[in-house]
Amino acid sequence: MLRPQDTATRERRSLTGLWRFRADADGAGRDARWFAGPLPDAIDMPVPASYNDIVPGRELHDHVGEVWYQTTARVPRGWAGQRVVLRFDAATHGATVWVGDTEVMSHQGGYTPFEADVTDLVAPGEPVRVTAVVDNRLTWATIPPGIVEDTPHGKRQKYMHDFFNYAGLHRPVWLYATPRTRVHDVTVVPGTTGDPTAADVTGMVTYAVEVAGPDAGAAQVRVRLLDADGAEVARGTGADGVLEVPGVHLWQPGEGYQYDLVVEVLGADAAVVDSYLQKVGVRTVEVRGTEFLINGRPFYFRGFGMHEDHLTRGKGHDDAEMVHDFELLRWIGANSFRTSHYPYAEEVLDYADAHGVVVIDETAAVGMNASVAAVLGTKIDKVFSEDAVGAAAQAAHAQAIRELVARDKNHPSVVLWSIANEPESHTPESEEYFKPLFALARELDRHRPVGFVNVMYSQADVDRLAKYSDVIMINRYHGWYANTGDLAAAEADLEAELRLWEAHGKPVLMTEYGADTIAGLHDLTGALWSEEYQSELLEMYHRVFDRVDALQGEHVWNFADFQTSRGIVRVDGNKKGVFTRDRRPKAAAHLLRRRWTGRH
Ligand code: GCB
Repeated sequence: MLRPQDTATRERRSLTGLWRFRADADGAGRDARWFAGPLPDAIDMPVPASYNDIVPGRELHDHVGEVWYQTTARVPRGWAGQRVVLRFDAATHGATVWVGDTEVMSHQGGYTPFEADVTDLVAPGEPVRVTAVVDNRLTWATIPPGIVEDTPHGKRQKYMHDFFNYAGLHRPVWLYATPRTRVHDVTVVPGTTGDPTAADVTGMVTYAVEVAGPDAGAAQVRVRLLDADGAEVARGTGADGVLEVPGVHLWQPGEGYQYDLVVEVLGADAAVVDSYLQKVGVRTVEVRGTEFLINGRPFYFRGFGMHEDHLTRGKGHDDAEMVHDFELLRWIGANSFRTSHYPYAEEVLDYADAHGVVVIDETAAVGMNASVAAVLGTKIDKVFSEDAVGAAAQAAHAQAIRELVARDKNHPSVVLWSIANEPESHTPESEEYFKPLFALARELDRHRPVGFVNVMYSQADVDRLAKYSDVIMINRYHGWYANTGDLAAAEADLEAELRLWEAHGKPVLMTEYGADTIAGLHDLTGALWSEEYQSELLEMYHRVFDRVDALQGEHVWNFADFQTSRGIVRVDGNKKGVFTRDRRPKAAAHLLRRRWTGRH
């Protein structure tokens, strides 16, 4: 799905700011038609932001069910005759939207965009009322899954993943205008002829353009590829084709060089009807034996599993926080991260593209594991069954994969899809569930490797899903959840385990390792939760990593401390960050910086 843009033929208006807001714990608003007029008894709520921590107290923090958002926007006068679209970059986890009194769309899935053509419902120059009801409930039909319990004390949301169920309008909302006949979608697949490591490489950009609208049948497509200085390096006509770029400037880790693909729809008289600008980073990705190659060269992942998580705003996108997080990644010497455990804001991927940061892009399929759930305090009997994660979840999961690939397919920073984090993967039921989902991801994108992240409860000797993955991604907590406090035993077990995974003959990535650490707690006797223990544990992992050839990457868990649900194994959230939640470094940050940059 294309992002809204300002071009010669397109214009967008951001609806971010303060909206009117009201929680609706009893679900009364639909029957009472709260969309049909000014939202009654509303308070101010910033968009984008999670609503949970804006107002002090438990009520909104722990709210289960629907909440209402409303704003009024004026449609620019200049949009007369254009097609007008209303787009939400995300609504977590589901939403229904009205324009005026008319329901225009519903969407499930908290981290991907959705939009509706509202041309007939708006008048240029006139105000329009936009109302959204957003539902934070997680069930056995949602990704991620959860359980809503009706108790004598109210509804309670249980979930099996380890981050707080922040909800609301987390990303920008847009009204935008396009010509009626327009570019509907663009797909680019970059490649090179021959060896991408050669001195003079020819880039091959395969493109496909979809045109929609009343005159789509008669429309012509023209594409021009411009280098970063604006000079045209290739052009093509027709809805699809291949552009050759002799002496191509490759996109690479650490250098986010991008071309601009100017896509134009031409009318009968060859006049430009619509133009859209698609960034293109030319790079190749390949798994060969135990190596992960970017542009034909082995790439070693250094970085983190992260979260979209900040004080006050929760999962709300913010450019200042985003750029600061990227600057911290640069400071520490990270070259990559995983969008654990859901698709991040598109702004994040744009930034990664532009700065050469490598991304493992993950769906929101997390918490499909009874053993992990038990650690976090929820009991489930059988995860993969019709009473729990069954056909309904699988359909939602398939849709989540489709929407992720549709949104992120053109980002050069994305080099690997992760279709789930830590599902149970040793039972026949889990294999039956996942087999078609791997096939779907491959069918949707034949050019990127696909994998999932393995959990410690489904070790190499029993796991049934690694065979479907191009890359082995594992999260391991030797020295924390296993061999707690005993780093000597942990070191032996970790190495033994990695040797088993190495036998698969695929690249192995350690996608999580770490220890909870209270910033400022110091101890010289190996005390858990101390800054010293976190550093010692990471050093132990690094010794092992440097002995195992198939190991192609290290992503520490986590970049920063983050909020979770209440529980006796969490102290104001998960403290495995190497930065605190307000982004101050723990001792481990300096250790990682030394390892990853060689700086002392
Ligand atoms: C994991 C999960 C992650 C948790 C982490 C932990 O394996 O993938 O979501 O936060 O462990 O700290 O327990």
